[in-house]
Amino acid sequence: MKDKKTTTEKDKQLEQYEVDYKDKALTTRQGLKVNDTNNSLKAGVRGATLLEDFLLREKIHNFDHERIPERIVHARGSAAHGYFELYESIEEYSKAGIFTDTARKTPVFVRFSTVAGSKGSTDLARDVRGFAVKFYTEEGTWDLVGNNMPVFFIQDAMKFPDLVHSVKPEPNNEIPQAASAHDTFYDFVSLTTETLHNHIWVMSDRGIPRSLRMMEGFGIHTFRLINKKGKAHFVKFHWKPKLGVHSVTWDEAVKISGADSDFHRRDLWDAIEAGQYPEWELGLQIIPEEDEHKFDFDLLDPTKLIPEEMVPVKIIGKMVLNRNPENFFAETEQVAFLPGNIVPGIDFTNDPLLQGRLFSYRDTQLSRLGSHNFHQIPINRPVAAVHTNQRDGHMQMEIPKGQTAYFPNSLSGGCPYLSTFEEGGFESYQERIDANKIRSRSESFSDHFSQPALFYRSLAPWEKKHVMNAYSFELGKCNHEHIKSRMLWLIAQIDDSLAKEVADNLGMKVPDDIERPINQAIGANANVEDHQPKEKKIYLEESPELSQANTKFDTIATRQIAFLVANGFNLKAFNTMKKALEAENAMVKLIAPFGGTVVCDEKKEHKVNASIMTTESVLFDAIYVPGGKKSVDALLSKSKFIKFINEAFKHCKAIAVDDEGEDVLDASAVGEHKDDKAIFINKNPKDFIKAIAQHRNWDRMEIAEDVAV
Ligand code: HDE
Repeated sequence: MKDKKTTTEKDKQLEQYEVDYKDKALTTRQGLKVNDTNNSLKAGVRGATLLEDFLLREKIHNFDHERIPERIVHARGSAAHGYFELYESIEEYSKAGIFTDTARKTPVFVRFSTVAGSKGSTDLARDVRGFAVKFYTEEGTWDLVGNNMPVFFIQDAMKFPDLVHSVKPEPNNEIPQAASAHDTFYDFVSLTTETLHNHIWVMSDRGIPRSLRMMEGFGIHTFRLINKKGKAHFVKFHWKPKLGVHSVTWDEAVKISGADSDFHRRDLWDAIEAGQYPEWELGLQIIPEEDEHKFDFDLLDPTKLIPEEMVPVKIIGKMVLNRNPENFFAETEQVAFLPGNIVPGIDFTNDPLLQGRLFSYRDTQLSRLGSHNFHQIPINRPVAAVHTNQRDGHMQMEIPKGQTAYFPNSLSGGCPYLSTFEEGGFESYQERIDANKIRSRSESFSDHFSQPALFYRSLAPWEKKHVMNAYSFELGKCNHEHIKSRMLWLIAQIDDSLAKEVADNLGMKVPDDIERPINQAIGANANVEDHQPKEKKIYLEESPELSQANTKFDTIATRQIAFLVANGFNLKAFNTMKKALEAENAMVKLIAPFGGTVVCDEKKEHKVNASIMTTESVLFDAIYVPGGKKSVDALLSKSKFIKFINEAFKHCKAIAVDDEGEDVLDASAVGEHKDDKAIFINKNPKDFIKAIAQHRNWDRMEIAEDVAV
């Protein structure tokens, strides 16, 4: 669906490449009209196929080459178009047009992804989510290729292949798919203590988002902003979702993977089709260069975040995603993000992870897309004009005119010509460097424990419980005792009682110490003493911003509400509830014992969205059961409706019923807990709405865990 009001320069550019097949004759790739695409050319109807059959050859040839290599990481992704708008100029920090011109609507293309799984793997894997934004700015394309967590597993690009090889399916049997819960990953993690911080984020609810629209995004690395005088500031980029940050429980994640493994992809697509455009605000943490060394951690270390309580996030603009791609392959699959794509006003730092990424992404596109001319694929084309002397090679799509393709030249009047800094020419920030060439790691990167502990301390009790369950699940899937034991010791560096609880679940003891495998983790050249993980420090007791308990709870927009109905349901109560929910932009779905239509007590027909046979409780945020004896009796006669309620209760969701609807609660696990604060019997829809906006009633967690479904 296109929103014409918000059509951007990029939309207009892409439209030139769109091909509409409506009312068109089928042709070959040469434009020849085709009269039979079902039968090959044969010597007699029962004879051999003829080599002459160019129609068959073209069709099969194309088919044979329809797949390109999937991304080595972030293979599973979903994307959308939109725009970015600036609230106020920040010219004192950056000269980038996107950060100074409030009149602009900069087109964006955003791709979200999981990291470890293959292209067809489940959306609900416990994993980091990619959050890659391509800004098509007037001064060139800027890619902010981030994640939904503010830190990364490792500190140096050199370790990336090791990390990825460890988390990917094991090389002998290609098991498990899209899962970190296996020996090789924990072997690596437990030997590489710097991973501990990102790892606890993955173990937290952040690893299983409710929706791609309900995740934060982070640039992770410290970047630089450069103003027009050439003065630099350090910066960290944050995306804050308007819908708040919310997650599902692990039990739901596992079940959603079976019920709808495209859950996140569908959710993003449907929200945009429904005109419920997801929005994020862009926030900056800006640090003067003079303050580079004032923190208890190194700004260049990508395993560290800057607590928002220490450097507040300044909100400067918003991003809206308002258009689904026209074609998955052409756009979502072929989009190529490069952290090296920057524009004047933004620059890199020496973060050793970022530095490695500057090489990797351009390189990987070659094997994925097959030609270094990938920037000419429509989705990758800048909206800024391109005039380059880098031209020849596979799949050149343009016809560059003239006699020269070099600089300097006099034959083309010196064109394309160079631009000065003032004219918008990119100049790298002139950082002063005076150092020895050395293959090592800065000692200031050696604190691996303070921040995972800060994160854990900042979580609400229910979040801590989820972390404990996640560690127990993941390590429970490992087979090697020595790996689990090393992990328990590491977890104890975060919190003793957390490690003890996990150990109890594993039937193990937390070891007092382990042989610290430092020279494996850091490298034999490093000074081992310098690189011992340091004792954890407490430089901040808690950082409330890290907890999802402090996110937004002010909307139920796009929440999926299941109405359980059968013939004879009470229309009056149904309508009151439906109207109230839809007024808040929630999505009401009718679930009945069968497909087609149901008839209410006023003999009107209502379209059923899904029969109970084809859907599951885990796909909804809340449940409502209207009264009407006949309807409720029909629901009670199918045990799956009771399972539906039990699961919603187990997952701490809000449930509302009217009149006879209460009988359904009585037949379920809710029967004994009708005083629960998110259970509503004949109550005003407003109360139900408030509870849905709260996302879950975590106070119920202890009871809910024992509900068998
Ligand atoms: Fe990536 N990463 N990465 N990564 N990454 C890729 O590039 C790599 C890192 C991220 O939707 C690949 O085009 C190295 C951090 C996202 O298309 C590859 C290192 C962060 C995406 C690659 C990192 C990311 C990728 C695979 C360590 C968050 C998906 C396909 C030095 C700040 C982009 C591709 C999309 C994709 C390499 C670390 C985020 C192989 C070597 C840190 C969101 O080039």
